[in-house]
Amino acid sequence: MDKRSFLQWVGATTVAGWLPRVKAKSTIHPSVELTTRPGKVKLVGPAFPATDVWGFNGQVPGAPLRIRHGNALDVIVKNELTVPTAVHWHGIRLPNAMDGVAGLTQAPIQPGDTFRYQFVPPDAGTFWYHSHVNAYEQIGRGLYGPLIIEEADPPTVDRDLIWMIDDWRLLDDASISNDFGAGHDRSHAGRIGNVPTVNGRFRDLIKVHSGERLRLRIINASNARNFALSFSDLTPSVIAIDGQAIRPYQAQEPIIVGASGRVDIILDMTGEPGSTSPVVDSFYREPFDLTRFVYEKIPLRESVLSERIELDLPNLPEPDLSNLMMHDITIAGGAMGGLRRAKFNGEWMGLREIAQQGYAWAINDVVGNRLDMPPLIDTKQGTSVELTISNSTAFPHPMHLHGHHMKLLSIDGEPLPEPRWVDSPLIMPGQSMVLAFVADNPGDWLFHCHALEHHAAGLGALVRIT
Ligand SMILES: [Cu+2]
Repeated sequence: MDKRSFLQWVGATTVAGWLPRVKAKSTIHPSVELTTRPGKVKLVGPAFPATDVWGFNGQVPGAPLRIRHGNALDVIVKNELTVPTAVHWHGIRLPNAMDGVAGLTQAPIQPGDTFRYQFVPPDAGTFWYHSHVNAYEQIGRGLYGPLIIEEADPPTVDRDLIWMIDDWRLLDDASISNDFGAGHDRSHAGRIGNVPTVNGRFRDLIKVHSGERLRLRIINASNARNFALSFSDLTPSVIAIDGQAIRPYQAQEPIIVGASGRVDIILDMTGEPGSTSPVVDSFYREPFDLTRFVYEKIPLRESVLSERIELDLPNLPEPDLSNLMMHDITIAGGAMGGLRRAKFNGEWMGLREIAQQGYAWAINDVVGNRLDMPPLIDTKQGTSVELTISNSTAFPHPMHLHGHHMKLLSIDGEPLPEPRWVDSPLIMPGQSMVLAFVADNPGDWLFHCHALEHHAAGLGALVRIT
């Protein structure tokens, strides 16, 4: 069943009204318990059975974790699944031992066991947490949730909403298709599904008021689907990317949210009372409505707010551009990629043999098939590192560096007028990006594609900082 047929089939059924209302006031808990366990979620509305998922506390998304900037996060994860797990705090610059990559930064949390994560997130912004064991299956079954570090001085909005967007591959009975890690997904675009959801709901309606100002924290939890979102006649102001504030700009083009990426926007709801307006994704060939705003009959106010929307700009260590350790990084492989051979476990091998082992991709001619492989980058703490990443494949890759944010300096040789911090830049086919960061966080860190099937098929490497 392709995406279109499912959308048409379910098109008439929508679920009104459900919206996670997140209080602007933070609640600080001494510690939070998150239990990974099976659950049932009504992903596709009342006409279909609930979907069996794996979720934090059985929910999808997991409960939003919100703390004030400067406070510690203290989470006890209890594993009630029948398989090992671990939790990664995506985009947080945290101590290596808290990074949640089983087999690299910690032992997996075995069924019945617990693990306590404690750290003080250094940056305010929009982040998320997710499983980092067999991620393509565990995230694909729903093991993720939002992590919000509140700014001391946030913009004034009427509602601060989290949109965790996801993409499910469901069968006709709304159950999850079990073909995780399928060969075609590994070597092509990753697991692209047929049911896109916002906060675990397919084609939900979002009730709004004319004149209302929303902050939307968009978090892409999909295995591999990237989004390009437009908001009909509304013009969003983008205020943060990958959790880090930028100088706000009005988006005239669709807003790209690559897999694992985050974008914070401010939306002034200027539609007529009683009207509806779709949020459309157009990243792939066939655009579709991700969700729809429905305006209540009564406006909230006659004209939109005029208060400032700027966030304080991030305070991250600035790379020393006059003294950079430079690395050229070439991503190769996949279907239609032209890769002939690469190093697999230290030996040169033909692509056919590599494919027989289930792998498809290489970084600088090395298939990243294990966590104990020699690092791609090995550097001393405090070094300013520049990465020139070239995507010589036929597919986009959201490349995630753990434990750091990188300053995106240029794309295809064009310097950005305002370089911005990213942790998961989406690099399009044929594109190259120059990024720089201070390797200030000691440890072995993953650098990998967040199209999760690509990572499982070798698109990953290690960055060692000593
Ligand atoms: Cu990829």
